[in-house]
Amino acid sequence: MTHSDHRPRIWVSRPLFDDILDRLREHFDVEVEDDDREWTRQEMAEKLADKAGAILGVADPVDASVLAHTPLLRAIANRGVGYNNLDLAALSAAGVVATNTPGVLDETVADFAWALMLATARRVTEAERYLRAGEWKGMSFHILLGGDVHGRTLGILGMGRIGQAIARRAAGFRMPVIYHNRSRLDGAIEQDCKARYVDRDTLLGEADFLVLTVPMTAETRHIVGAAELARMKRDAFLINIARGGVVDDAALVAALSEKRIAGAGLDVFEREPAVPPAMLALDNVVLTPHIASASLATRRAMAGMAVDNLIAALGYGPDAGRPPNAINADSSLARAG
Ligand code: 8YV
Repeated sequence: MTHSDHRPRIWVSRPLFDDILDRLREHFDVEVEDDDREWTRQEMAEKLADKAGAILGVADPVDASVLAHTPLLRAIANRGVGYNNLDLAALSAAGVVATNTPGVLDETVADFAWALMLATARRVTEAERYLRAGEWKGMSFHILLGGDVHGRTLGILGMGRIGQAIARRAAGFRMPVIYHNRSRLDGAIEQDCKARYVDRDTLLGEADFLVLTVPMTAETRHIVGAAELARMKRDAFLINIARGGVVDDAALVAALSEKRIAGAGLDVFEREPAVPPAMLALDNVVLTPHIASASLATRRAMAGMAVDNLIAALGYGPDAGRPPNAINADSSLARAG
């Protein structure tokens, strides 16, 4: 393939809807990877060495060690709301604008949090494994008894847009909602979500379903570990649709094995795509491969948003120079050219 000398070059680190990428191709030479795979920092540096911009997945790392090899790089569009793969300070220092995709995935991720709550409490995946294994020999009154969801207390740690969307769904299940967040929400939002602010210990001690929706930061790493799990009720369920690192997986395996909590629904893990073997052996946990935002419509919306952000960040399209979802506003030293 030949490249025009004039068109900036873009790297798309994983496959993305081709018709949406066509919008990038109007302005840039686009190199798209065919495989969904993990990239090392060294590989990232090599791929980005001659690129002006990139669309990255939320596990593709960019820090100063990568940026040291990317003289032409001016913009990174993460196609996800989380951006713990990016060192924003290093990006700003290098004059590289970074963007994310907030908002479009809130309702889809909230749906999935409820899918995990229901599946975990009512043992849906365990029941299906039992049936498919041919173990179902007939009606039994004591079969696969689970916990109820309706009427129980929903506790949310991290009450941003996604936490709020999860809370709003609780009314139909007649569930009281409590939450904890770095800062308390406005009264109007609390009313809309019918959610009551509590301190962290009260949240841990009173929630029947503890749902984690905090971003991954230095402060939230292992925000749920052995001490926090010990505060939870024995019949409570932990749901994580945030990031693996916010839960101490080893402590969770211990709590689940010893039945110190009733179960867990996990879409994210500390060392994805690896899942602790001890966790795979447990029945009281529902495990999914980081798919909370994976509805077709939402993934298309996320891809479109990332593409629009990149086009704008590189100075094209209706928002030229003003990418709608910049996350390092202090990158005004953007590299010339
Ligand atoms: C991923 C996510 O983007 O938005 C996030 O922060 O973790 C997800 O929505 C998605 O899994 C695609 O990699």
